[in-house]
Amino acid sequence: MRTPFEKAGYGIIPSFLDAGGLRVFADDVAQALRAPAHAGMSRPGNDLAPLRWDAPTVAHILGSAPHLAKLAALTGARDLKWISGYVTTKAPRSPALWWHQDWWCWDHPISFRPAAAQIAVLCYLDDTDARNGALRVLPGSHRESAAIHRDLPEPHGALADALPHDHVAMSDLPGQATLAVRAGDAVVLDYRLLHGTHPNRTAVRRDAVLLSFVPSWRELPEDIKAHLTAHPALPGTEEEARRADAGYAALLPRFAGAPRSLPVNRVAPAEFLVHDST
Ligand SMILES: O=C(O)CCC(=O)C(=O)O
Repeated sequence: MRTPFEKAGYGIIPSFLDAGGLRVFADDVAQALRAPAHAGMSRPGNDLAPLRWDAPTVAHILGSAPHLAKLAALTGARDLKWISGYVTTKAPRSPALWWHQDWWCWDHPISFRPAAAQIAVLCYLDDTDARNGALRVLPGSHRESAAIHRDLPEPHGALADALPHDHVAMSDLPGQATLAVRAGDAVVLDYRLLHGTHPNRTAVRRDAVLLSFVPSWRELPEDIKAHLTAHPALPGTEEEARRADAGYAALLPRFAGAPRSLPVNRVAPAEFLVHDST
């Protein structure tokens, strides 16, 4: 029996952050946005700023058993590990973010297994709906291709940056769900799920933090572990002592072999179907 998260590819955790948590996140977002912008992390409709393993937001979630339990309950995680984090904002009066998915290794057989290899947890700092940049998602598109798959550009390429506003990747789709949330709610996505955002039609910036996790690290193939373990958000060897002191070291992945990059392919096949038995 598939769980609702496995079937739809997403779920919402209401009130994931309480008032104290929201303050930690708001301070961290302000700090990240004061730093010089990172090249290549802004695109029309979305600006990203990276967060590392020792950022207060990351420490807040990884040091909290109730937060981790909620994530595990929704996703069925058996060996949750944190991989990366980003502040993700939508500027006032900014366009839709085009339909895309975040999975980066479509040439690997793990892409076609039922379980999510990686998940995104989007924590919202503002009440968010279709007027100020809420997510729109295509339920089930992590497991079966949809007609739009064949029309989508490489998610981080120059073609995507230059999409005309009337391109199908910028528009509402039949069957989509708009995920309206309250400040403090979290949306959890299978990395393969097609998603984008509505435009932000308001005069106020919309703020969120995206944390990525592997739900079941020990079950990942070695080559995927070798690639993820080299993520710059994770502690390097020179940070070993601070990592050990962090109190949440068990939530940061460990890999016995040498880090090794895999070829990145962010383009899902035009047609695919994930079978329950794979
Ligand atoms: O900020 C958002 O609402 C969406 C960001 C997003 O889709 C992404 O970073 O992949």
